[in-house]
Amino acid sequence: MTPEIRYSAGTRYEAPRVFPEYSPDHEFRVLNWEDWRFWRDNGYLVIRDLIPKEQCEELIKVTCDYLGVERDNPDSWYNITPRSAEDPTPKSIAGMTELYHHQAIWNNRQFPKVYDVFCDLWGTEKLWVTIDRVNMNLPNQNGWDFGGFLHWDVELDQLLATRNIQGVLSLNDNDTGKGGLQIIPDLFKQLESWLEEQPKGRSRMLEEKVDFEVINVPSKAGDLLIWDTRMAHGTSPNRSTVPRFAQYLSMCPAEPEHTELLEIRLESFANQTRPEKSGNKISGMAGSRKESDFGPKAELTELGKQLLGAQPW
Ligand SMILES: O=C(O)CCC(=O)C(=O)O
Repeated sequence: MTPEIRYSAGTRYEAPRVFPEYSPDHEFRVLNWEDWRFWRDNGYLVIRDLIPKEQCEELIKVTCDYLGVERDNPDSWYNITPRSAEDPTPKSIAGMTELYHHQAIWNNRQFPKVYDVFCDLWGTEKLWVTIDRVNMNLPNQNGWDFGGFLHWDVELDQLLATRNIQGVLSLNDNDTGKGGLQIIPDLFKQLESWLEEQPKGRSRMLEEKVDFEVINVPSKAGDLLIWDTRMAHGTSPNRSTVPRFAQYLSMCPAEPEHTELLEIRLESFANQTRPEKSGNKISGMAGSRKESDFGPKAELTELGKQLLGAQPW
């Protein structure tokens, strides 16, 4: 029996792909040789100052409007119940916020410098952007208690063969302890031997303590943090008094020949919904807050249309 294809953020993380090989004299668009080497050796990279601060501020405002909260009023933040099977709301305890298609989100996806970074990373110009959500990770106070999590997005038996890039754009400054991305680079470096010691079929959630340092990567508004999908990663608890705001954002080689996936992407954009197979009850826009009631469809540039798949490369 052929295993069911999993889609994540409107792409296939497990698609067979290769990372390019470069030499020190390679002409990059945005990155440089040191960045490239750091990325290859450590499995993550912070690309500084990629998106203008105004675009970040705009998306923070939109996220707060969507959730019906005031950015600077903590009393308004905790009225949203975290999502659960019994009580679906637009937001989870980890801050995952089901907003995918607002113009402010697409403005970051179709920002040319972001595209240039991913051209460097993949060594091809024919890319698709992930259709992913935003995050407002609340400070642990007023009874809100998020402990953070670590996981992989692909099953462990596929991990070593996977070549994929995940990314998060920081919308506000995020120092250690403020609920940003956490990763385990030393485990990434020793993944093969660590996996050999794991029981068959173990979960891709990393709930136990490991003998490797967990790093909370500090970033500023406008920085893009990327990590290799083979990296254990997750959202850290927010022990500050300020919410962490972020947009999940990455790109991968386009696969228009995968017609089911292309359809999912185009429908998701047309209907302003989360990218999903029809009838998939597990995912889908949570709660009653529909994006189509929240704002008009985004306007895409020529690049944006290609990154969605609406226009061929
Ligand atoms: O919030 C973060 O930065 C991490 C998100 C995460 O774990 C994921 O995108 O799979």
